Amino acid sequence: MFPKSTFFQLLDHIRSAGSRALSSRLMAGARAPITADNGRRPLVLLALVAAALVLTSGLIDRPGAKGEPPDPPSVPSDITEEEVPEGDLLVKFRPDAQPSEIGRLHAAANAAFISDIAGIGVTRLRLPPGQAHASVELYRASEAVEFVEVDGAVQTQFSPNDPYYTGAYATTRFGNIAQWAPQAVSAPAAWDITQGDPSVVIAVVDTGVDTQHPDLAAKIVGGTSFLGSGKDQFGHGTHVAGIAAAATNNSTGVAGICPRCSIMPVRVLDANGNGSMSDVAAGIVYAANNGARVINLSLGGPSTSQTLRIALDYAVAHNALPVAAMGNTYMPQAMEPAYWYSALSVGAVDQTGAKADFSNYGAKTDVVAPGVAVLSTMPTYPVTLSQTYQQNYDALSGTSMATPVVSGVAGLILSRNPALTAGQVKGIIEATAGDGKSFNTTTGFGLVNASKAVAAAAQADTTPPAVNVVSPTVGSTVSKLFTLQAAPTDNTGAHHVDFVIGGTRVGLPGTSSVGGAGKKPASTIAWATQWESQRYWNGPQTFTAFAFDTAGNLTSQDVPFAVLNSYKTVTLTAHLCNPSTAGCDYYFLNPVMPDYTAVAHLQVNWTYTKSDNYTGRVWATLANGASQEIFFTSQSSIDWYPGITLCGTSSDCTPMGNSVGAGMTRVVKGQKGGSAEADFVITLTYPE
Ligand SMILES: [Ca+2]
Ligand SMILES: [Ca+2]
Repeated sequence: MFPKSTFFQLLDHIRSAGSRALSSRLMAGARAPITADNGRRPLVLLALVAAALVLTSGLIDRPGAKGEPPDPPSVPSDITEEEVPEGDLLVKFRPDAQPSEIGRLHAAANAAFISDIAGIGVTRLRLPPGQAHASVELYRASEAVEFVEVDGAVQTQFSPNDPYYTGAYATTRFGNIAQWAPQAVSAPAAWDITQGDPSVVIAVVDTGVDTQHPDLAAKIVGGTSFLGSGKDQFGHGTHVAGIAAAATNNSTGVAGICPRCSIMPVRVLDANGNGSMSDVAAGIVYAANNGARVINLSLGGPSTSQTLRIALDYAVAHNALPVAAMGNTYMPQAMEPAYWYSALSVGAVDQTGAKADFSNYGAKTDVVAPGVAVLSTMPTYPVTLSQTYQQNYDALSGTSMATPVVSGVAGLILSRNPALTAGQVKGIIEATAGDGKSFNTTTGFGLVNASKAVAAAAQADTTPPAVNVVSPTVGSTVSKLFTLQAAPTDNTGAHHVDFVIGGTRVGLPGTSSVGGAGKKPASTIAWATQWESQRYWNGPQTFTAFAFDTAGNLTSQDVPFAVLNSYKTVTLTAHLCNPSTAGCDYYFLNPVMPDYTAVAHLQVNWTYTKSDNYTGRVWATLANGASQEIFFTSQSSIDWYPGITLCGTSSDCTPMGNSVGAGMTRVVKGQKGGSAEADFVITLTYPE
């Protein structure tokens, strides 16, 4: 936990490092969320991500626009500030918060109460249009507030345009596509030991489930909807449910991974597969409170959500294992909620065992499972997916499909031994996946193995390992690249050590092997990983090491320490004109390339030296190779803090590196004419 007093010391330190005071505080603004109820908006975000590639490569050969300028390559011409969507505000108040202070904040922000998320103490508020980001700091400044964030968006994680479905699969009648996922994860051998137990409930937090489907109807228990009707109007949740636990050996349709497990449908995504982080969090809490032992999360969103993090923690504390999709963006990163350590994070592989091209990957990956051309149940009535897929049964691809394979394996494990904790189920799945000992950034611990997992569920060994953290030591101060290390011991053998800071795995898991594996720089010591402290601002941190043995038993150890790096500030200036003239362009972009990954604070300030009927807005951008943040404003400065990261040449970003820039847009939609000139100052501060 980051003490509030330290946080503000830190803010002040950064503020003094910059060239100007924070006159505008669009703190969370760079993380533009996409709302749940507009199917067009995800396309906007995708356009920005794709544009980042164009922008960064454009650094070398920037077009010399003259006269009436084209829009810069990174900025779609028809996006204005008003179209950067916002979500609701999610606030968690401290337990000792005074009602009068809470009331004062709500009144000052003109916030309307929407709901409380039961169990985790998070309140959802609706702000006047355009005010959510501006209100973040109002709440953050209060001692009554533990955290505040803008609600983010999530989507299902299947790949409807996957090439496997443009040919034979898309036109095949149901029954013509053989299942391959159960065989690939050795489920038939597991079924010789157990086919699951109806008392083991797998919650499908998704678009709903067709509860009348002949392969699902007998499996449904409980359930709820956070979006009105619980009926699956998209088709995704029904497909996911069938993969995990379709009725099996009933001479009908498909087999599920856990044939006799029960399914709890929890609807949080709409008829287009979109929803909000807050509804997902509420769905997780509901499932944990109502007896689910496994919570399938075949969904993801790009924004970091503390609300989702504590909902996952809540589930684990209530002995329910969240299983989450890594995402389908081809990237070395995890979407939410797979980003958080409390979720078992699942990537996808194809029929050859290779990582599916679309599957996200990287150090957050725990395991992989079949996610290409996975045949399962579809709603028996028309839904959105019926436009491109068949009713009743069809095959889909995505990490959405890989995730319920793992949920089904978790169901088999718990059916064999319901006394296992959520952490032990996770440990068993990881210890029995792949080759049983190694980790890499492409497939994590490897392909899950239901047969080995069910065998391990009997637990011949119940003695947990000792963690024995070596570094950092309690109370120590660390800087730059630092080695996290443990020396686990166990009666039968340690399997791996996870290094967790800020709720997510950092570095790679420590294993017994010396030399490391995968694309990351090799670790030369056992049970250790390299940690980039420059990814974090100075201040206290808690390092938690989780040691797992080969039977899935686990122990954790907390080590409080502090980060202390010195900071570097880069200042860039330009005089810009719109429309551009000879010698005066309308935007500038600059490469910034530390040779390490670093958290960064970007400020853009400008002063108009001429303004003649000018109706444009200023935009600023930061691209770090893997993604682009962009923001528009009509105010006099833009400030990103906290939360942006510069890529290093040796880290998990593309070789394209980072760039920062700013420019002046031509028009606010629907208005034209006018001109302006301004002096721009960009300051970028980051640990060195
Ligand atoms: Ca069946
Ligand atoms: Ca042991």
